[in-house]
Amino acid sequence: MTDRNATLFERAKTVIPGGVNSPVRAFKAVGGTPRFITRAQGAYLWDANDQRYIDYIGSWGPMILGHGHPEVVQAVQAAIAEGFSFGAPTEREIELAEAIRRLLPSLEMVRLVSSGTEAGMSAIRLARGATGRPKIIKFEGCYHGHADALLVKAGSGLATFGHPTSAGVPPEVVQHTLVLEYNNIAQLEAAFAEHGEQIAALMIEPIAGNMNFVRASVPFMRRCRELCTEHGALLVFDEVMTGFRVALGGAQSVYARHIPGFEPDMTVMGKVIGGGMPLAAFGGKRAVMEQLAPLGPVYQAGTLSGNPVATACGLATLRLIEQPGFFDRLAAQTRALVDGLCAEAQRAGVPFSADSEGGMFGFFFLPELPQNYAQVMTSDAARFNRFFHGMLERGVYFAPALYEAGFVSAAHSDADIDATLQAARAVLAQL
Ligand code: KE4
Repeated sequence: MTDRNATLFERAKTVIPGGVNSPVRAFKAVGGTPRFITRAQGAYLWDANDQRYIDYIGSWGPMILGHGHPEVVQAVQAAIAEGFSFGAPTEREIELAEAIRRLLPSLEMVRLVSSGTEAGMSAIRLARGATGRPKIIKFEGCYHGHADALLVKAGSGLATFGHPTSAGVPPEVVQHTLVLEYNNIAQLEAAFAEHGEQIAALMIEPIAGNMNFVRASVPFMRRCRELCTEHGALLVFDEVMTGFRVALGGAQSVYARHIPGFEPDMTVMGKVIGGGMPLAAFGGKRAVMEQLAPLGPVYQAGTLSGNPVATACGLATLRLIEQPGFFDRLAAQTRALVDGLCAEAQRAGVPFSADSEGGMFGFFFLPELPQNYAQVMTSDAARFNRFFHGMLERGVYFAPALYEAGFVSAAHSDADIDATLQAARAVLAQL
């Protein structure tokens, strides 16, 4: 039987670079042939060979309700019937901004855009414009989209300026970006001591989903907040992945449980708030947000920003995840998966650790949960790749890279979790 995924991949590569429109989809890290998806429903994807998979990617986070939730489909169909895009304000954009503000009380104002990259890039420009300062701090292993200033790896020495991680980014573009080690309080304090008055913003993934799943420790997060306040820098939470995914109030509500009154100064959002449609956002206090055009001097714009079909999808999604008990059930299902995987790995004698918060999880072929990027990268990549393909062959689709997080949806049933753990038992026994 012909493998239609392989046929499609060969054809795609003749016209699309690498055959994909986003690199991680090409399976480069794990090898093999990417699955070309034809349709999705609930917790499942079907590929071009009509093979069904239990989906733990969920479009990298957005599909928290599962694919094709009837109420979301209905809302999108109703919106489409009224028009695709107007390039003019609509009431629904106000409704979505008000819903976001209600769920994230740290925000007073919100600007809607079309991708997490656009939101992160705009937040950085706004932070620099609002403070009049050039420097930003980010952390190794955190990804904030592909804006030039954020494609940077750690400099040679402590708190030295970054070097580009991508061709096409001139060194001068990243000269103001400091890259520090995640969870390293000493480095953080040294950077602020040396550059504090020059720092516009510290941007962080509060639970780092781009190095799989690494939590910022409470002491570390407390120092981020204190040092930003002390030096007049803005604490920017990149919640594109964690927002409305780890808790209804995002990761900031998780840290507020441990640090009384904790709030970031700005939040970057995406994924879940679009429900699978191109929609992202950034928000913060009024004094900062009103620096944005057309009111203030910081320019930012977008043809499809606040698109009426995308906002309908996002609003329907938020309304459904706000329902009582939604996150309790989702967190319990995700924890059942994670605990089950750990139990199966222990049974097989395979070094393994895993963690979850709400509907987001990560696992490592390491005996202990890593605390930073360097530790994540000591994972046994070959073993991960064998596990990934073993599970894929058994109809379970995890992220095709060891540095990516995983996602459970409200549509994942107990039977789906059990089937996943049965498959894991078979695969881990072979590792
Ligand atoms: P987008 O521009 O891809 O919508 O968002 C960029 C972004 C910003 N911030 C965080 C914390 C993110 O996780 C992302 C995007 N995440 C990746 C998954 N690691 C999207 C998948 C992909 O690149 O195809």
